[in-house]
Amino acid sequence: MGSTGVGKTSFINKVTGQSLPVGHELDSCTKEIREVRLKRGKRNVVLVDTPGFGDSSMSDTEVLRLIAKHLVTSHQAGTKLTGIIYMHRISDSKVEGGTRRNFKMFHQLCGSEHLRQVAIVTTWWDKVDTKTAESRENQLMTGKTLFKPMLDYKATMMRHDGSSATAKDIVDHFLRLERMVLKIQSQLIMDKMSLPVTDAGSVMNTDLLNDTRRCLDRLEVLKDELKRTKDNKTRGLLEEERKELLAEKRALGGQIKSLSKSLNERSFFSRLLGL
Ligand SMILES: Nc1nc2c(ncn2[C@@H]2O[C@H](COP(=O)(O)OP(=O)(O)O)[C@@H](O)[C@H]2O)c(=O)[nH]1
Ligand SMILES: [Mg+2]
Repeated sequence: MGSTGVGKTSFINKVTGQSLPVGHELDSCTKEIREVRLKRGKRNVVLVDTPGFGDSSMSDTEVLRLIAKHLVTSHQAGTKLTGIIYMHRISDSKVEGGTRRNFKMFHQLCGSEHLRQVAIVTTWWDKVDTKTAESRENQLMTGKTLFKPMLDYKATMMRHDGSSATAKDIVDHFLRLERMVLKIQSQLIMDKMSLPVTDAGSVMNTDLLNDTRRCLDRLEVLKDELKRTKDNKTRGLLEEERKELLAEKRALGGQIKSLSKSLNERSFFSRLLGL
């Protein structure tokens, strides 16, 4: 898992020697969960590629729903996870708010019980000089808010330099570990919770509700300003902002609804195609 463009699909290609299509810039190529099977020694390994958060063509809510749905169906089919890789680009000089939110959500999705089985893998080491990258890695590991809470629960930090050797080493690290059930799986399956009230879903839901509140507050202020303003140019600008906010409010409403939809509900396209 990880943001779009960090190199999740490229990593799988390095391990398997296949060439699944990779993305360009902010456009991901991975729009669905994909399983890739391979053998490491005598062990059968399934790598699961996921669409990234922060994608230009899919909301983070949709990505979370897809991942949650996959975790439920694979668990029901008897497949247990041995590990999770969270990828992060070491070449990013700043960690944006969205990435922080998504990492927090990722932590809640795993729970704190099995974090030994989580590896935070940094990528894109070739795009930044080693000294800067190492100092950034150190900040990421020790800064209170980002990776440290997971590392404190024994998650591992690893580097992937883009070679197939490090990619394979990272996969082999997981072969020594036990299978596990993630927090989101036990909440969705055993506790029969709906996605927005799971720990991971509520991180997303709270964020969406806060954004909606901000939107509504600003719309109220604009309504007052529009009543008071006579100047046509200023009115035009206010109207423009109001239109943008209304569109944002609609989009947020759509995301809140989609988060609450049952995970078993078929998508519009599958209904249309009668699948
Ligand atoms: N320079 C550099 N480019 C990378 C690296 N990993 C991936 N890329 C490129 O980043 C783009 C997105 O990679 P992709 O594997 O699709 O990312 P995903 O969205 O996480 O699956 C592609 O053009 C890759 O070739 C890396 O370590 N270094
Ligand atoms: Mg991908």
